Amino acid sequence: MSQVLGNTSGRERCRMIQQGVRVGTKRTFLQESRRFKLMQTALGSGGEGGACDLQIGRFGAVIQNNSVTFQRLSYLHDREIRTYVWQVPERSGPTSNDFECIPWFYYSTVDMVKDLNSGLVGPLIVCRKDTKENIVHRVLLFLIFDENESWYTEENINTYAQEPNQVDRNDITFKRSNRMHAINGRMFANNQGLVFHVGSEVNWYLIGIGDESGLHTVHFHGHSFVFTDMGAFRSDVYDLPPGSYQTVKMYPKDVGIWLFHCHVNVHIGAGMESVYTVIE
Ligand SMILES: [Cu+2]
Repeated sequence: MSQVLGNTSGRERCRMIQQGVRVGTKRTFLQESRRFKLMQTALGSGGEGGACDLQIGRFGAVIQNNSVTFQRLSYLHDREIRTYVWQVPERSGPTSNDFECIPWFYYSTVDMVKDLNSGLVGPLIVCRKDTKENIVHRVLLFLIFDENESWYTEENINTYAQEPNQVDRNDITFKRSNRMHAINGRMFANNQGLVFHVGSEVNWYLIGIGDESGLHTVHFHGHSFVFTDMGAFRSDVYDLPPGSYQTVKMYPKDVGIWLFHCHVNVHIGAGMESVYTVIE
């Protein structure tokens, strides 16, 4: 439960996602109300000791006391600092019709689109105080990172292109190649930390955000899940338009390596798929 994102591609996304996630993964109990607590959470891509764990990018996201401070240091003449303060009042917690934990989501609004596509995003999970310790919490962020809209675009071109001066920034194919169809910032089943035991109780926190192409249908192979919405429902696919969050609960019982993916065809082909593993 203290994982930070590693990286498999060496590209910018890892560093930035990690920074966003650092907020969500720190042990944070912000101004607890009597009934609720803010959970420390782990994103499903968490890998320990990854190459990017110690990297420090231009964004800082630091929790101090009950506030989170984002610092944007570059591409501006002056340092710009915005401070977000989250409190956890009763109205932020799950109702009696919810599961014991519900997801929220934070992101920078300094330059929302650019900051978002630079990875300054992450989950906040609010749980009832009597939430069972043995529940496994995993967040899945379905977001097509548009790295054309990242603060790191130029740095990436200069770092990874053989001839940066020859790169046509407006070439449609180039632009398309920079749209990363990711789950927790990773594509093509490179997520880690999604291993569960038979008989465990898993809360998946599904979070969708992005642009008009960010209409995701989260589909799990191997197991169904239940969710609440004016009653209890069972399914194996959940619709996730941008700006929506949901807890779905799964009880793994069959050993195997199981696929899960967005069910939109072009998103599958572009890498928005991964696996979770169930062991004895
Ligand atoms: Cu999708």
